[in-house]
Amino acid sequence: MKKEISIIGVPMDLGQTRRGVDMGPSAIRYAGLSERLENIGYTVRDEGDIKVEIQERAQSDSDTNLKNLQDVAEGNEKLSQKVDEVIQADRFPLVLGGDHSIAIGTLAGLAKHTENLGVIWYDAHGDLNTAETSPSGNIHGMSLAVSLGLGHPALTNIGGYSPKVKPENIVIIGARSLDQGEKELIREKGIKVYTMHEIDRMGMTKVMEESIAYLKERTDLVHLSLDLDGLDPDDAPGVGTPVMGGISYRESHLAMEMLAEANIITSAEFVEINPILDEHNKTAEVAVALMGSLLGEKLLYGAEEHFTPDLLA
Ligand code: 6HN
Ligand code: MN
Ligand code: MN
Ligand code: MN
Repeated sequence: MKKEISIIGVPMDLGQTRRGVDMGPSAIRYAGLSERLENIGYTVRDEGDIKVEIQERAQSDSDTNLKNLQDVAEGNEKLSQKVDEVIQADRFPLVLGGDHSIAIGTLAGLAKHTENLGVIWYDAHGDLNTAETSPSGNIHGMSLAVSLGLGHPALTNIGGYSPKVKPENIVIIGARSLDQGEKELIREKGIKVYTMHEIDRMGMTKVMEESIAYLKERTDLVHLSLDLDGLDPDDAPGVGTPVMGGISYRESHLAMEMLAEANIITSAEFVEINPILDEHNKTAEVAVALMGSLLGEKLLYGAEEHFTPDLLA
């Protein structure tokens, strides 16, 4: 793991219609992110926030059903440049959302650096809609499809190239709300998906073992795109599109710890935290705790000393 982390805030709420998700980056910072990462031993550099248009000023194009298309595209173009810059400087990009449309920009910045970018999409949803299949016109439900090269050119061409990711380099974990068109796309492209059914049946340990082995075999960089609605709404209530029956807090920690042990994650984003819908900043605190585990924080000893009982003496 790189020892220097760049935090990039993206106050984006234009990929959906509920207010408040633009405050996600502040809520996460307020939950103690920098200090937590410094305590693990990282040098943390907060890059501040990407400039994104506010919802009051955003304009919808009349020739498309995609909401706020132009402003979503502009924000993501800026984000892709920042992520690209951070990777070039050999730092670890940690992107704070904002709604999940920002994955378009993050992946555009990352995929410039490899032919085989792996993506773990930890989410209740597939975010695999196109303009044709979307029930809402909300771009946050399209970001993975866009990254596969499917969707409006104003989005697929961000960063100046397309596609960003290959279907066989994606693993979706936690899915339990997929639209008909998304299911068809998953089948057509052969995308690997662990729905809640597989998580219940196999257990998170096996799900993560398989996911890690799968990605190790075929990808070089691996990005974690974690939508807090992947977790159960009991554990992460501050999200705009909650779906009951989700991944638990403990299962999520286990998943993050296994990723840390495998040492495969080279960038991450945590999205969809909405402080207006939250309970006393709980969801932001959950996000920060999961970031800690992902980046190597241990409950007891450090990584090397983990099973060294004589330290107890
Ligand atoms: N998210 N599938 C629904 C839609 O409108 O396309 C919900 C998308 C939710 C997106 O949570 O990032
Ligand atoms: Mn999502
Ligand atoms: Mn979601
Ligand atoms: Mn519960």
